Amino acid sequence: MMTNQFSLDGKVALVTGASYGIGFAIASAFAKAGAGIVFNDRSEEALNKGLASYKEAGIEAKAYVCDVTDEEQVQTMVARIEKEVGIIDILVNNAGIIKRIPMHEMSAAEFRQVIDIDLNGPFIVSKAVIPGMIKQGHGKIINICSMMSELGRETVSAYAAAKGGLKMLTRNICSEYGGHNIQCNGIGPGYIATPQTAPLRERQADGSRHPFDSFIIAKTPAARWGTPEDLQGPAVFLASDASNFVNGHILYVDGGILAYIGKQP
Ligand code: NAP
Ligand code: GCO
Repeated sequence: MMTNQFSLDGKVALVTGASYGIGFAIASAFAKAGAGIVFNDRSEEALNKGLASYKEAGIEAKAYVCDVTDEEQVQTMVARIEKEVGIIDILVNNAGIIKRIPMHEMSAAEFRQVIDIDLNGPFIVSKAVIPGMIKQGHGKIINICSMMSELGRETVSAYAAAKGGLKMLTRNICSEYGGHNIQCNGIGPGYIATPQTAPLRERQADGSRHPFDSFIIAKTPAARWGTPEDLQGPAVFLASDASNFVNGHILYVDGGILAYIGKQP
């Protein structure tokens, strides 16, 4: 009988920064596929809001306050998860920020903060989780990359540098740990309607679309912004046995942006 290769039954999944947004959507899909959900956020407040949202969705998640840039907090969190829940089978490095500032106006501290959360964070959390995956003989790591893993644009220098680095960190984890049956892949979302992109979609004073909103619609063959739910199927695929021979791949879920020159104005 063909087992359900997409099942996550009995798996423990840690999704970082998953109180809301893309992380929440991915964790919710994992739960529906059978996984036990663990997530972290930087504050008790965010955690409690997230726990309430999961409960409302019928999901009993566990949550820990943890800043992904703090190696001691991360090591402590992972040790607690392994003791209280079990070895982590699936890690999604989702937590991330963006700062939209012209590079010549961006301070080194602002640049470093984005790199710290968006690139150092995934390194720190992956480093903490990999020993358990090696011990149990399997693991899935999914890094949430971006269009900016491939493309640049004005004002997002730090974010693009981080997400470009995250693409290569994904390939290096694949290279270094593939022999331990650990698959490390990336998901590169296109432009997704979440709090992070809300400023790019704000209606203008006259009620018209934000210019960037119109720009993205013209650049996307699907002629729409993505939703966090658009990422659920690809994430379950990369977290499941269905992708056991997929490694070091960045799966772009962008409605076709990277393939398209853009609609003629
Ligand atoms: P979001 O709505 O801003 O959510 C980001 C989450 O990460 C929040 O829960 C935030 O918690 C958490 N976080 C931030 N810094 C953290 C830290 N140091 N430690 C722990 N948690 C931290 O963002 P999103 O749109 O869902 O994006 C999620 C991921 O997808 C990010 O990596 C982003 O770069 C990537 N992405 C987004 C898009 C898009 O169009 N939205 C497209 C491509 C890639 P707080 O509440 O504490 O801030
Ligand atoms: C921006 C957006 C993008 C998206 C995403 C696209 O300011 O250009 O925030 O960076 O967040 O990363 O894939």
